[in-house]
Amino acid sequence: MTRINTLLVANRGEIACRVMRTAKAQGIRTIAVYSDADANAPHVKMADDAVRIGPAPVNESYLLIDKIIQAAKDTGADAVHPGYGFLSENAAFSKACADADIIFVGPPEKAIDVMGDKARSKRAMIAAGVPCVPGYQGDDQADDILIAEAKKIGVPLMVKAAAGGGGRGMRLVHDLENVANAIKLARSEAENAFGNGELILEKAIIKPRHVEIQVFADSHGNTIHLGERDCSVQRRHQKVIEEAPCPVMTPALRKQMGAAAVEAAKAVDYIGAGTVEFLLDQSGSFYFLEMNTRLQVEHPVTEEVTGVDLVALQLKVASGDLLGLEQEDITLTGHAMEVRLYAEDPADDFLPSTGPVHLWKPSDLSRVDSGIETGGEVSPFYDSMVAKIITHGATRDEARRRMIKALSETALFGPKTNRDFLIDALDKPDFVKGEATTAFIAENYGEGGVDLGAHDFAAYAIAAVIHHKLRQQAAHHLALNVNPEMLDWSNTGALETVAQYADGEDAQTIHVHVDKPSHYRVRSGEEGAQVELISITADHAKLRVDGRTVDAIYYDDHRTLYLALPTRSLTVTDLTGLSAMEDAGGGGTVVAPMHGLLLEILVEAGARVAKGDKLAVLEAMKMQHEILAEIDGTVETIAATAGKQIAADDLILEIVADEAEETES
Ligand code: MV4
Repeated sequence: MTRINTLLVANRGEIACRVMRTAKAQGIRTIAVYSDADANAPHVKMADDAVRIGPAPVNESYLLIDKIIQAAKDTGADAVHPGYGFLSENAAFSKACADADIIFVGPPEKAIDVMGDKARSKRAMIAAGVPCVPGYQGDDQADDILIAEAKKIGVPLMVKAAAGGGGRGMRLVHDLENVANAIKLARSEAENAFGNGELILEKAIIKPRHVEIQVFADSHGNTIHLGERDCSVQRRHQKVIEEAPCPVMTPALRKQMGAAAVEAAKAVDYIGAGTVEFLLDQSGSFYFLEMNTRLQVEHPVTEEVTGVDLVALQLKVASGDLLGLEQEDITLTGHAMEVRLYAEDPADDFLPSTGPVHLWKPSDLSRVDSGIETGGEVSPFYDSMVAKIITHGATRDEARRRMIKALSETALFGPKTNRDFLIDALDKPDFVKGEATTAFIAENYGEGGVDLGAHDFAAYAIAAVIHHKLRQQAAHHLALNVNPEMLDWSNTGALETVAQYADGEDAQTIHVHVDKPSHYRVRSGEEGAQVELISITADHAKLRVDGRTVDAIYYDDHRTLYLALPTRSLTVTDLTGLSAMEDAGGGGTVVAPMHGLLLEILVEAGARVAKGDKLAVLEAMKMQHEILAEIDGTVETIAATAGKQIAADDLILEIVADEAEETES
């Protein structure tokens, strides 16, 4: 056995942090690698040492085998953990590590190779007696052979690229008349995507569950499984919710599937952590799909129910140690759930959303594996999954309810996220009953973007009251030392502030009327709410809205207020007096009133401007906002660039005021 003293983690984000957490706990020195986009990323800060490997794009950084091997040599790393994605299932990387005398924390090259090809892996599985979907996985790829085999299998039929994975290069055929065409299209897609047009054919299983078995093997011939995970809730082959155990699992079925998974691993002389994916059909039959030769994103749910640290076990067997666990030692306790928090916009067809992270506030009701931090950034160069939230409970419903509660206390402000979508999905009847299949999201939400409906007026009322309070605090902070109790008091009678909120396409005018300190009447048109502000801290407020108590996490980005309410998030921008920037140094310093795209700058340095002249146009919240001069003067400097994103408060330009004219007294 070889001790691992220094571990290089060839990955980024949450998984790099996850791996380093265990390595550190074991007293192992950790090395991060990073691209230019990640120079200040959490995984870099967490590591004992870090090596820059290139520019932001993955094929110039995280996918460069030579750079990573060199980084390992330069830092004296004796082992490399690849995480998931990137080089984790790259046989050449496994080999390059071996050639450099560095331990690759993963399986041998051969296992990666065989399992990376659907035809080869299926033939190996059939030979090992592992149940597979009936189909054709032969070498002969002539059209007439494939068509004849398709007829034997019948419809519905799946045509899959042998080199594909995760749903890429897959076609479903309902009518045999379309088989020839489907084969042609699938082959050409596969050639383009993978440089390999080889296909396999399978009977299509309708509305299956995705059930995968975690396996582990050491280099001494011991192989065990650690139960299953159900990952049926997926959107376009992206997993969204995972859980362990599978809601419909029985001890007998687990024994059968576990044994099949162990046979699958043994058939390819597997070592380390692996996952054997199966489809489980409505009748309880299961079929091998593929084996993932890496630690998976969703490994935490297995850790929660087995109590085994899978990264620790990986490091153990990579060092040549015995597993030290027999099958009988693995017991499953309670139920675990994981949701993937993506920086994406469900309303806009789940388009990735990037940019600065104003606030990242995870809940302490849950385990959180994340790779972001307040003040950091979600980069467009990498996967949009930013955190995993994991709960455990005595029962499935306890884990599920705890997850909803944890999400209600979780906020990520800056990029859009799928938080509200997750909360909604966790409460859908099919999911609550444990009946979700791979068709769950399409059946419950359709194929495109997801509209969770308009916000209640209460949400805007909460935003308006928090906004009102923050401004008042700021104003008084600048003015005098006033007793906080008096902040809402006015000797001129009732106080009222008006906010004009843009939330996407619409704008509405909201009036906040102070009844007495901390008690407000909020109205907009026909709608109204009574709001009491019970307490407010730097990022959290407790309010009573029409008699109901609500917790709100917030971030105040100048005119834009980010709010996370228990089941819904909203971002509102106050457009009131957008051209009257009272808070900008005397009116000559023109700053962006909110984060957005600076479409145009309409003046040049040296230009004379008069109060009210149009200076620039900013696009934010899907609306265009004109930025007007507040004073007469001369444009001295232009500090921003048209066509670029600009943050709230960033300088756009400066105007030097005309000499103040003497006024006759
Ligand atoms: C299938 C199938 C039905 N029948 N194969 C999708 C991803 C890839 N790993 C295999 N996939 C499927 N293969 C047969 N013969 C249905 C799927 C499938 C799916 C599988 C797991 C999780 C989600 C899925 C969503 C759609 C289709």
